[in-house]
Amino acid sequence: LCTRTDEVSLAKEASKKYGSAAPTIFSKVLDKSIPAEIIYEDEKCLAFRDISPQAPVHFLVIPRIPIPRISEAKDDDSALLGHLLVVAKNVAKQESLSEGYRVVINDGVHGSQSVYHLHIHVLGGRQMKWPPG
Ligand code: IU
Repeated sequence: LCTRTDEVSLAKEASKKYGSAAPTIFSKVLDKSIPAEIIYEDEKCLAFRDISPQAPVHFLVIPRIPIPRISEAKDDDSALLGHLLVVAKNVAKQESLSEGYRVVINDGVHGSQSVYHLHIHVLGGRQMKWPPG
């Protein structure tokens, strides 16, 4: 679906739009140079299981274009951001999370973001608590 060349041109497009950011491990998930358990993909995004799951079901939805973090998304990204949420709920259904689930985006230092490629966490399969830590 997506080649190394596509990833390079997306990175160029992203650095123009969002300022230059170092490539992250998620670029390697996207170009499949490292293995990941991919559970959904389309032309705009990919969903894969988190390598360190914090719930019985824990997957991430990431855009192919490497937006570093939600706070750096542009107002004209609303269609893409909406698409990521639609994919998150469709994959949650595919994963049989009929009792509900948690959707999380961590941003920056206070948000405990560790990978600077925008990602939506979807966690489910157990009772979540509120407030989160
Ligand atoms: P955060 O929102 O940036 O803190 O989350 C990053 C997530 O990426 C975290 O849950 C990691 O377990 C996950 N992850 C991964 O799935 N595969 C990887 O190779 C790496 C991190 I590095």
